Amino acid sequence: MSDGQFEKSFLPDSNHTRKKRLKKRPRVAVIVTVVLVALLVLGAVAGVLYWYFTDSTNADQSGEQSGKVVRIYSGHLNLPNAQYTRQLENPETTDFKELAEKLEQVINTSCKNLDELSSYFVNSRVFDYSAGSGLMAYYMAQFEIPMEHKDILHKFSEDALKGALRRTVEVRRSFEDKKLTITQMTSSLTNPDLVMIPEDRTCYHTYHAKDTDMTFTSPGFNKDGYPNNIHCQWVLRADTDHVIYLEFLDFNTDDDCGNDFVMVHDSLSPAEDDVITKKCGKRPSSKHLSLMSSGSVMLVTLLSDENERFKGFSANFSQRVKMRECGRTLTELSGNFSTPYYPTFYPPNMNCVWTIKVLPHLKIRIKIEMIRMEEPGTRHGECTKDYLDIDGERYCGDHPLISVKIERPEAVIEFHSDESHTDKGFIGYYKAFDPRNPCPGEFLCGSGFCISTDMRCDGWNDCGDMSDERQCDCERDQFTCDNGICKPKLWMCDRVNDCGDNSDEKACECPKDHWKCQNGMCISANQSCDGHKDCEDGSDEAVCTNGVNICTEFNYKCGDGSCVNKANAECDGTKDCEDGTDEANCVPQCGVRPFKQQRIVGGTSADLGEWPWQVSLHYGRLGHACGASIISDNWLISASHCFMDQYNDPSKWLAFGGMNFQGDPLAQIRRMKQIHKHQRYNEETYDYDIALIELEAPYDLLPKVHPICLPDTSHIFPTGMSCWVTGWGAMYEGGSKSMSLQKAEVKIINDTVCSVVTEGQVTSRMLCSGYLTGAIDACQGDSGGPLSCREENGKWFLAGIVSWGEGCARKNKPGIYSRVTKLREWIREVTKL
Ligand code: 4AZ
Repeated sequence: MSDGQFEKSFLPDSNHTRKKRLKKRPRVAVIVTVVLVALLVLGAVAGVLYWYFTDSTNADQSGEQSGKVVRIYSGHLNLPNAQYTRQLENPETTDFKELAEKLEQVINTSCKNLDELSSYFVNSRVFDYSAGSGLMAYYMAQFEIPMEHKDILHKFSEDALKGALRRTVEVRRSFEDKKLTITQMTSSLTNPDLVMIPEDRTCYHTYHAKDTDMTFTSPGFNKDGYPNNIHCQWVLRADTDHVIYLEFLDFNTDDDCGNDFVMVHDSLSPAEDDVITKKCGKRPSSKHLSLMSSGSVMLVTLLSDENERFKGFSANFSQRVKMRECGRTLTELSGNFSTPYYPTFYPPNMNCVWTIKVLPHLKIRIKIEMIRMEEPGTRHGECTKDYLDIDGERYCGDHPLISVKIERPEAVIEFHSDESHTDKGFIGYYKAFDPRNPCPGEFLCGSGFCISTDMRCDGWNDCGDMSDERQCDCERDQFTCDNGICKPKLWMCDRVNDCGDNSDEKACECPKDHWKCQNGMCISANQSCDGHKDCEDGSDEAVCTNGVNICTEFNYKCGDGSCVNKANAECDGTKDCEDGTDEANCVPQCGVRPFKQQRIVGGTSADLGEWPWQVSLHYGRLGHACGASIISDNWLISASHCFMDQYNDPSKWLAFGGMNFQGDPLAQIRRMKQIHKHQRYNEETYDYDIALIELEAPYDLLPKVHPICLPDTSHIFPTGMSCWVTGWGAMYEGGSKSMSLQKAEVKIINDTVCSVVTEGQVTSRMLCSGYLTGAIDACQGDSGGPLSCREENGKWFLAGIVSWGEGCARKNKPGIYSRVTKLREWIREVTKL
């Protein structure tokens, strides 16, 4: 987690943040009640009034005068000599308040001893208790840093606060009353939106789990869904030495996790260090989310924003006897081991050790089919949090199949989970084998694993080390790579190294003294640029420097009717036509990235300003629905299929330019004046899937909002060329939309191959791009967005518009794009560009 994740800046002009912040303030009536009650409890008055006074005043100030950053830390204190009583569950009781006040004094003293940070301290609150080796008290401490002191932020750390608390506790220990001995304390950065002090408890429930299931639901679950702008908490407690099992039966919340999500903590404080998981979106009923706590408490939080309403969730919970230890010695010839409670999410704070010990003449194979241990904020390959250790080799994050051969009759497997973020974990299998006959009746992989003989030579890497795909007799529709692997013939000459040794791409070169046409055909070298069209597609005359005036479909035709014998002559910054029309017909400065000088499936997050022509089209309350590209200050290009039926109404759409993150307040938002769908768009075949959108008001063309160049009809995007697809679409087939703009590099695929893999479904208005091996592709929600290709002169051209595909990132199913060169004339007719 980055240090600044929960900084909340209250800037003068941000209505949104201000609204959200004010939402958390108690209403006047609540303040009055609090003050009245507080008056009865001497000593608490000053603290409570100070809390509200400072906070509400600052909320106003932040709105109108000065910005500030709020930092909240929360955690728990352990009081081994104190007793937990049911009285402490009710903040109105004297027991609750008296103890809270004493503990708040300790925390306040600590925070005031934080040297240069102390002046930013506002107040602390103890807001709940639970049983647990004596008593656990849950607290939060708030700091506010004016924007002009922002430089001090890096000095705030969890360790600084923990250190100060420890020092205060040590000083106090000599004279305090024994009941208040504090032994353990935690402190972790906390999202201010998650903190709920007793006075905020309008949607708050506390339950004690039993051995049998109990149920709770989010508000409005069986009616019109949970309301907007709510913050609800469910506190779940169990008997000592028990843990809590929670299972969401129904789960339907916003896809956008920004301000609308369910969070589960392994504590009663909503600290980042104690998060078990954060979830949003919908879950199919076949895929219940189930979780375990590590101790006897669990906190479930639901936050919603001002957008659409969702059904919410229903959940069952019960208590289970705490697992004292996990792991054991395994001596059978085969067996399995798994994370505790698999496939329920494993609990935090676990350590399991399995020792496999078999007869001395045997060796061991271990296979883990899938590991799910993703922890936000950990760097790839750095297993510092949750991990699985197999004989000294550590695994963490998400992994597909892992197979390991142990050359000894003994292996040690260790699983560790830290205090936060849990996941499904894994189930592993082991088998002892005799090295003299390791795979009776099966195929022995190089990795030492056995697989069914059917899996050999099927084109898939079943062994994990490709050994099942070597030395194969290839089938008729396959060819043999130099390294002995068989690959589908279709994958030859697609400029992707499928064999691993590039042999599938080598045989595609034309013999010496020959010239290769765009469609792969070879002609004699002296036939190119001889004034005759020898390649079927005329590409032999497209790139000629001898000045012969040949006009093929690959030559730019100037205004005066002459042709330029140079590839992609238009808008390249060089005047090639005598009349200058090759440069004059371009949108000025198109295709450059002024800002950047130097769940797309399988993509990565884009940098700010990297794709300045990318637009997010929002429909009504649905939010992002399609992508589009800026081609001039008042024209966008997108896909026709985005605007069918009720989506045809321009007044329901908004076009967000200059945006990287959904919700970026700096985006330029425009209404649509008119949507021009191609008159020949075919809903069945997706032919002519292009639409032009005229904006009600032009964009201010700034470095982050900038048009892409339209390619001329003669423009060539050769097979194998690397282009980029960008969008906020699903991260995997059936997945949810991405919050941040994703980019993925894809390759232009040969038209013949494209036609074969789509079983003839592509027309000349379509092009294929991606990988026949799958894994990287556009997906739902990317539609209408650009396929951007960079020419050698540094300019970006719109080669395609995301249109369709069979699923996403599937093998042999590349993405299909509308081919802009074939639709260029229509674009000119409609836009005059
Ligand atoms: C879609 O539904 C979609 N794999 C877009 C692109 C692709 C598939 C689906 C290509 O918007």
